[in-house]
Order: sequence, then structure tokens, then C-alpha cells
Amino acid sequence: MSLNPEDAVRYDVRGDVAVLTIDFPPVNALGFPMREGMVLRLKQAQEDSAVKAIVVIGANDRFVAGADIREFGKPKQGPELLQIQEMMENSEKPVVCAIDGHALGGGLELALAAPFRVAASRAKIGLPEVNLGLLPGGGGTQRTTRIAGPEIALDLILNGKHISAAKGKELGLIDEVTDGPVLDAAIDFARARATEGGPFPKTVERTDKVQNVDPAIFEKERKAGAKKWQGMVAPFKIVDCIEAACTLGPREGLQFEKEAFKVCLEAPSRAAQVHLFFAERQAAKVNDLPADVKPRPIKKVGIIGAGTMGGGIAMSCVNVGLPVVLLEVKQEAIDAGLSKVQQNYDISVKRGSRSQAQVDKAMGLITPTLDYADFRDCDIVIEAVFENMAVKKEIFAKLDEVCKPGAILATNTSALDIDEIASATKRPEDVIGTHFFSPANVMKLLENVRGSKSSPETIATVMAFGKQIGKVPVLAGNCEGFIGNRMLKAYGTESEHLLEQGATPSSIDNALKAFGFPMGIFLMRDMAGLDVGYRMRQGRIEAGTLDPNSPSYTPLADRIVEAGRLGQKTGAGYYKYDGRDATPDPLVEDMLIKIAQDKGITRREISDEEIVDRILGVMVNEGAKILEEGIAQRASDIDVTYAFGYGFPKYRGGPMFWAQQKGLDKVLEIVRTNHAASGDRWKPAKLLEERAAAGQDWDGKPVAAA
Ligand code: 3H9
Repeated sequence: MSLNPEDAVRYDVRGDVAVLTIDFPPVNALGFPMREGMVLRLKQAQEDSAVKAIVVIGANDRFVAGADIREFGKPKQGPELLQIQEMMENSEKPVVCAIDGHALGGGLELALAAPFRVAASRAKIGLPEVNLGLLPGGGGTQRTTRIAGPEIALDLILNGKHISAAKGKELGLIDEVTDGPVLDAAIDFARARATEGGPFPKTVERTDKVQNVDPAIFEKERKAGAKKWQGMVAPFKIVDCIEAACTLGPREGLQFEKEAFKVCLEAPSRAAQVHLFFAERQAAKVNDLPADVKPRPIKKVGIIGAGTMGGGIAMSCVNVGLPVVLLEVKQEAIDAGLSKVQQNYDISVKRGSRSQAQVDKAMGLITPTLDYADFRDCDIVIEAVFENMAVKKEIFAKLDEVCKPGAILATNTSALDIDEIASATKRPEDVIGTHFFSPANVMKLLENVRGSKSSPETIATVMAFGKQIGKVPVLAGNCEGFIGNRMLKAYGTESEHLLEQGATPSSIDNALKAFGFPMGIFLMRDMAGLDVGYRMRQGRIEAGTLDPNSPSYTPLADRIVEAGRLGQKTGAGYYKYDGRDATPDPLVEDMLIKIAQDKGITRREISDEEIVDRILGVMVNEGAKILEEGIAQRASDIDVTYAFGYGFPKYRGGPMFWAQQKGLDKVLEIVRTNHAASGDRWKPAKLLEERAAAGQDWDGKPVAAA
């Protein structure tokens, strides 16, 4: 954004107090013009003889959201944050930061370097850099530790938490909290400090909280994080920096942090996480909506089905204060559903993540019913029953009768044709897919699936609704599996072929875990239960749409189920189980050897590298087809889908970003090699071929400039 430094930071004088207003849209980030503006205005205030104290505030009721993320990886311009901080720290006139909205990352670090901070009670502060693969590099690790102590600093910075102003005051990070206008309170506060006179506190020189710190707390943290932070750089460096704040002098500590920040900045995980930050925001935007289309307001939600999915969706809604009408066919099903929701909330009360009062309020927002007529004033009704087209069509026909005009009729299907479901109504323009992920109260992804007749308003409404209930919405087109499950199918099929060729469930799962997935596909299948998939396959075999005698059919899953192994719940599936502990089972390997013999396949050793390349390669190739067909709006939407719905490691940025970092030409090579060996399921996507040949990224930009 091009803006004059004079406009990025405005200067006013209120009596004897200078007010520096940071106005750098959209979020007052510490971009180059803003940094230059701060240096200019701080000088002006120092030189202004009418001024006794200085207040720094952000325009539009927000303080500063941190470093300007758009500047990462670009050549440095203008003054550094450090220069501004030193000017505030060494000022003979007291400097007070007035915090409203958010003070995050470099924004909080800016404020922590000032001698004083006054915050509005609604303000939130935090150091969320870890979510971007970074650490607070503007003195945040040093000052937070020196003000609040290493334990608090570890918790705050490693978890990237946003905390309330009141909590900030309790920790010593904020000096005063006000319910009134923060500017007035900060001006009064500044004037009082000027009257008392200096010298004013330098937070970086505080020593009371960093003396005699037991080094074991850092070791404990490193040990606890060793697995969790696999593949990441920032969390380890954060622990090092906080330890340094306890062992080094203030200036050496700042220098230590600066060097650690640089290491994080250059790590591939930083690029991946910043990619996802922007991708998440981009995903919420719909390319082809007319500019004047507005989402309809959602004030009341109807849900059909109080099972795991329906209950989780209901929790997501009531958690943000949206009343829910929850329908089941039988009283027992309603009772069971509500009691499951209550149990989930009880766990969060026990854990301390929710108060009993919050839970009571949430439960009070759910109205159970057996009567469709109770949906009459709902703005959206989400069907979350089992995957059966006939049942769904019956439900939508009923919804068509009872729902008010303009109500959104949504289906949580993960597999069925949205257009066919919509055809059961006389208003297909109001019908759309809202595909939640289990457990729906926890998982962030909401894959909204547009039917061919879904209206622009309907699309805009479910995208806004996703944000309203704290989800990350992505828009998909209507095809088998949409974005997420279509790619998962390719991944599952390839894994099954790998098994027949010589891999084992554990060698595949371990390779995927080492890549960064929280869990491999076979453990995941065992956890979910193998019987549902089996029944679906049998149904398709009976209907003649699946041929079990085709050479491409991989029968292991059927053999496992037919041996009475339905997954974790029966103590055996792809693995055998002692409670939840899985161990590889030689019986499954025997089944694989037999299948390979029957098919004339010679089993061989398959390396972890080949496993990852083939699974990721087949997913990316399918992703490219999804893009080509317009099922996903952009490659980064696929990344968001996988990072927020399928456990793809965020520090790798998503499958399409991974492919770009590896090189689309190299991915194409994997695809072509496998196409030659395995045929159709590896048919290269045209888009992948075109981009690789042109040396472009997915968006068509030259790779060097990507
Ligand atoms: C850091 O500070 C490193 C330092 O330690 C080192 C110092 C030396 N920069 O989220 P929204 C854009 S690292 C540039 O939809 P909300 C965003 O892309 C930083 N742009 O709004 C979007 O653009 P568009 C640590 C930014 O109201 C628009 O602003 N700080 C930045 O829902 C609106 O964003 C963080 O990690 C930025 N820093 O939420 C905080 N932030 O309209 C990151 C946002 O073109 N930011 N944009 O799509 C946030 O968490 C949220 O944006 C915030 C507002 C809570 C502030």
C-alpha cells in the first residue's frame, strides 16, 4: 500500500499531550510508511515545546496487528522497529500506548517497548508469530519474559494466544484497563506520569522475574515439544530466546532474539505458514459473485440429525450465540444426541476451557424437536443424516414445504450429488452443500459445495455463515468427493496399491507421520471403522458400478472386514489393538502376500521417499484436475482444505504449495513415471503439464517471481 509517512501516522496535540495516530489500513501493520511515520512523529513530539507527554494510538479502534506480513522475503526498506522502540524507551517525555482492538506480534512489541500501556477492556493482545513459523522478533521474547516471567512467556508465545486486556494487566503487560474511551484514559495517564517526572521504566531492563530461574523448565518444554514441533523451527527457537532472556543481559538478549528470528524467517516452514495465512483469507472470497450480492443474515439455525455430526454442528452454532432447532425422528435419538453434546461440554468445563455458565447458556440455545414445522423461522437448515440419497430427497421435499422463503437449505453430505438433492425442492437456488468435518465442533474447515443452481446469494450466505461460526470456509464445485474427499480417494487408492506392491500399513503410516501428518491413513481408517466403507463397496458391486474382478480393484479392505476385523472397535483392523495401542499384524501382511500372488505382483521393498512422493504426487495431480475443472477456485483453496480439514502439516503449506516448493516439473516427473507403470489413475493433469512446461506456479506466475 503506498501511503505517505505523514498520513500513515498523524500528529495532533491535545492540550500538552501529543497524540500520534497510526492509520495504515487494513490493520495498522508495521509497514514501511508506518515505521517511517513513527520516527518522524516521535521526533516532532520531542521537539514540540508545548508537549509534555506522548500517546500512540491506532486509527479505527485497532492498535497494530504486527509486522506487515506482505514485506517478508522482500528487500528491507526504511527504519527498523528497533529504532522506534529505542526512541520511545529513551524519551524524556513519557510515552503511553493506547490499545484498542488488537495489539498483536510486532504491535504488542512496539507497545511493550514504551514505558506505559493503557488498554480498552475489549482489547486483545498477543504474540501469535508462531502461527506464521516465526518468533516475536521485536523484543517480544525478551520483554515478555522480563515483565511476566519465563513460564508465562512460554505459554503465551508458544501457543500464540490472544489474551484479554484484563489478563494482560494481571500479568503486568498492561498498566491500566478502561471501560471508557481509551484515548481519554491514555491522555490522563500520560499527563499524570509527566507530572510525576522521569526517569520512566525501561521494560527490557527489568530483572526481578528472570533471576534464579530453574533451567529445567526449558528442558521440560523442549522435551514436551519434541514430537509436536517436528519439522518446525520457531517453537524451538522461542524456548531458546526465553531462556536467553533469563541468562543474558538485555542488549545481548535482544541480539540473540534477532538472530533466531532471522533463522525462522529464512526457513521453508515460515514461507508455508505465511502462504496459509493469506490463503485462508483468500478462500473466503468468491470470484464470480456480482459485487452487489449480500449474504442473508443468519439468526437461527435448524439441524436435522442429532448424531455426531449434527451435534457437533449444533455446538459450533450455539458457541457463537446462534439459537439452534435440532430435529430427530425419535425422542430417544434426541435425548442421546443432547446427552452427547452435554458430555462434550462437561469435558471442556473440566479442562477449564469453558465455564459452567457458558455451557448452560449454550445448552439453553438448543431447542430439540421431532416436528419439521419448528423450522419455519430458521434462516438456514442443515441436514446431517446418513448418506442415502432417497432419505435426503425426502427430507428436502419436507423442508421445501415448511421453510420460509429465502431460507438456505443445506446438506452436510460428503459424497452425494447436490443437484439431485436440490431437485427434490421447488427452490434449487436456495440449496447448497455445507460439508463439515468430524468432530464438527473442533474441525475448522467448512467445505461449501455449490450446486449448478445455487444462487449467488445462497453462496455468499454460507461463506459468511462459515465465518460467523468460526470456521474456515472454502467453496467447492459439485463433483464426486468435492475437493477434499476426491483427493483423499486418490490418496487412499494409491496407498492400497503400495500395500500390494510391498509396503505395509505401518510403513505407509510411518512415512506419512514423518512427513508431518498427525496420523497415517490406515490408523485413521481403523479409528473410523471399516464396516461403513465395506457396505458402500458391496452396494456398488451389487449395483454393477464397481468390479471386484478388475485388476485395479484392491481387495485387502474387504478381506480384513470379512475376517471380522472392523478396526479399533473390534480390537483389529489393518493393525491389532491393545486398547488404543496399535501394533502391526503379521496376519495382514500374510493377506497382502496372498493378494500379490493372486495378482502376479512381485512384492519389493518400498522406501519412505517413494511412499511420500507417490501419495503426494497422486494427490497433487488430482488437485490439478480439480483446478482445471473449476471445482476449486484456486490452488491455495486446496491447501486450505487439506490444512484445516485433513491434518496436512501446516508448516508444509498444503499439497499444492508443497508441489510448488518441490518444483512442478519434479512432481510431473513422478506423475509420468507412475503413469507409465500404473496407467490411467496417474494420467497427468493438463494444467500440471502446462504449468511445468512454462516454468510457472499454479497461478500462472513465473516460478522465479513466485
Ligand atoms: C510479526 O509481527 C513479527 C514481529 O515479531 C517481528 C518484528 C520485527 N500484515 O484477518 P482479516 C490483512 S508477524 C499484512 O480478514 P480480521 C489480511 O491479509 C505478525 N496484512 O481481519 C486481510 O487482507 P485482505 C504477527 C495483514 O478483522 C486484512 O488484513 N501478527 C496483516 O478478521 C484483514 O485481515 C499476526 O500474526 C499483517 N500483519 O482480523 C496477526 N494482518 O482484506 C495477523 C492482517 O486483502 N492478523 N492483514 O484479505 C490477524 O490475526 C488478523 O488479521 C486480525 C484482524 C486479528 C488482526
